[in-house]
Amino acid sequence: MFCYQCEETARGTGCTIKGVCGKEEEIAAYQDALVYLCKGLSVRNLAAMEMGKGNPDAGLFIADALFATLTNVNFDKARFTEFINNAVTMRDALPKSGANEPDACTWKPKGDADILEKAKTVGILSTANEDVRSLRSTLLFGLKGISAYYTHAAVLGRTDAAIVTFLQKGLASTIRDLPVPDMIALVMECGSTGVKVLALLDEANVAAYGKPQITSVKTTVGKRPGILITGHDLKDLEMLLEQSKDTGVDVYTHGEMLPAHGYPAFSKYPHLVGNYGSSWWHQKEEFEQFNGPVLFTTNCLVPPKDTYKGRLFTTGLTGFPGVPHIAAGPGGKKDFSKIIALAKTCQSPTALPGSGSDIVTGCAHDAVLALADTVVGAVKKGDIKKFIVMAGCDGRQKEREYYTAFAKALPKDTVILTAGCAKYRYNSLGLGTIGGIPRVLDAGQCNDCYSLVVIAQALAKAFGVGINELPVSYNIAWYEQKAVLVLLALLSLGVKDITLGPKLPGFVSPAVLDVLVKQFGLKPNTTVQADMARMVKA
Ligand code: FSO
Ligand code: SF4
Repeated sequence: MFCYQCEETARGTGCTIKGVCGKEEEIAAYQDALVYLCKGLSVRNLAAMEMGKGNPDAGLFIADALFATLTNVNFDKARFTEFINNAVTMRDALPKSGANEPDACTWKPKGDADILEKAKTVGILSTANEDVRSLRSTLLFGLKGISAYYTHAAVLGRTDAAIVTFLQKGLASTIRDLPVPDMIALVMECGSTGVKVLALLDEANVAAYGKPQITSVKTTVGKRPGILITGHDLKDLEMLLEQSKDTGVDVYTHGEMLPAHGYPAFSKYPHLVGNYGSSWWHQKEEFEQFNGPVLFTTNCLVPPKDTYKGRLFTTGLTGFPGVPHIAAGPGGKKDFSKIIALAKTCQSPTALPGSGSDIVTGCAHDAVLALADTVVGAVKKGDIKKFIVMAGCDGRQKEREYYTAFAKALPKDTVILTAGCAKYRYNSLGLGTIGGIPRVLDAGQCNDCYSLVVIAQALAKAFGVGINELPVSYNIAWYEQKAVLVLLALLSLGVKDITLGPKLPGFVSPAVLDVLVKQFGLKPNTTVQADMARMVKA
């Protein structure tokens, strides 16, 4: 196997025996085969679309398939087998794209051994040239990010044919020999399509659940049994809350589900009692202590310990062998009655050490822009000297302590703008407020980085300057492919001088890094002191 799609990749270069994330070689092979088939399906469908004979369902199918291959989403061979079979069926129902079709358009897997053998020749290392491999990988991982966000929007009934057409165009391009400038242009188009998909999801969330409001979330535990819901899918939360009301069971959010408390449609449920635990990589300890069932709606799923595996459920694109999966029925409805029944037999959650203080969330664009006059006034008076965008992901490596130390060392006249699970490194530090404005403004999940862009654009307008002239610095933490897309989206908007850490991506070759440094001023993070001097005090 060879996988280098996430920040925790082995030695910073690639997982070759087993994933640091727990992905086994066999699953890596199934994922590589599925991505390959999606490339062939894209080639055929794009050609068919030109003749008016395309399959309009192929785009969402590919988005779902790619989402399943993201880091920490799905470890279940049975689910990948189903995806592979469906990809072949969908591809073969389309007319041929021409006389000399690429192998991805014609290969038919003949079972397990064939898939494992094929994966050796169609994965990342099948591109020999290091820079071409780097550009194709950057594009592929950005496309995986698009897929994840598109799937979330589609669950809420929002789709956009142009986004999934680009998804297929991008995938198809990775099996063509293209000049380097064309590949760079596709990477940038991936970023601008990323902005579109983030906006689509933002609209979908607000239309379905209302505008997030700045909200304090409890982290204490109650006496009733609880269900813990983690991941990013708000529709799953909606169905769970509706089905569990008046059952004597409480619902707690975990990880990236925390911002749900800011939406009026969720805060109205009295049995949505608080947030339990922190970011994804603490789950082994936290799920054990929770005592009740845990529902995984999306990444980041860590291979579970036996002590709580019997209380784990997956839904959506997540999966793990031996863990019950709750699939959607007609109209997308899901039946969570098994989870609720199990919860009733469980003890209430154990309070986690250090928990108990409220966490503020819901600082999305509408809520922050409602305070625009106060914010602009505080900047003009010099009460706020700098905004630091510290959005992105958390991860388990010790080096991420940098982000807590950086937040603690920030001068008191700075405000952190955040989104994604990176916030757990500093959202309980009690950094206080400036004139009533929280010093940690949590816009929400990683997809809500879009909110930060809207806020930055509104500030630029208010001050009559360009986005790079604002008193805003970017100190972004990445982990998986949604964060790759968010980075490309920021670059496509012309944001310069982003600091990226805790490590630069293993898939960025020296020559591609050179482009990122020269054109965009991208930098790796270094030490708190040096980065503070550069980002805040400069
Ligand atoms: Fe985190 Fe995981 Fe939201 Fe990611 S839970 S790391 S960018 O999947 O999705 O921020
Ligand atoms: Fe390794 Fe990350 Fe790939 Fe998992 S997702 S196999 S940790 S590079």
